[in-house]
Amino acid sequence: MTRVLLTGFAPFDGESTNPSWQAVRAAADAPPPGIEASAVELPCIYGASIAVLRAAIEETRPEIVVCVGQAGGRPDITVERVALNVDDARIPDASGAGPIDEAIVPGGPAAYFSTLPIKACVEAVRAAGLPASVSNTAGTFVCNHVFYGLAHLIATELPDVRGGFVHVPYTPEQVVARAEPSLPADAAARALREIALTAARTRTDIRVAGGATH
Ligand code: PCA
Repeated sequence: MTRVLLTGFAPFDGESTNPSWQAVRAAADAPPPGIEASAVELPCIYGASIAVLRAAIEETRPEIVVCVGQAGGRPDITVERVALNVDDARIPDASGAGPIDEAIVPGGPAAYFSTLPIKACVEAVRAAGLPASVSNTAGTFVCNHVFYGLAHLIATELPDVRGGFVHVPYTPEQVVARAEPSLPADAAARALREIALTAARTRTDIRVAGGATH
């Protein structure tokens, strides 16, 4: 069995649901064979989100951590490549904080790469019939913050853990009154199961194109 910790986020930006938490909970309730999954909801708050993540890692001792967030407006499941050492809030977080150009870890590396096999994960989600791609930015809000916090924890304290970040689109329920792309939460949950399985099985990523020109 491979122990996998999945995290989602609480709703933010006026939404009443967050598809990341819906998908994570569903994926962890029915994990794929060989995977022992835990699900934890993180607050959409700078600082506190990393503290809750750290406590969840200490409690569940995962081998793989997949943090998940909502990326409203994106049309597909995006497996993030890189976490940046910067907080730059477009909107306040759930505590009202809105840092501008602040380092997440002062003196830390400018960026960390995901230690998940991102290309293999994208291929696995596509093979399951769901849209997916590599993303080269997780933004500069709380999702990137958690991704960087996770990557820093792995780099400095948890060398045996592998981890990364996945963004999921809005659900259809969230976009009934606006023209935005969406994906049902149960489809996002299926994608997360594929990603957990692929991460458990794949130590060395596959070499296929997944870049972008902008
Ligand atoms: N998405 C936000 C933060 C929480 C979430 O689900 C983000 O992309 O930063």
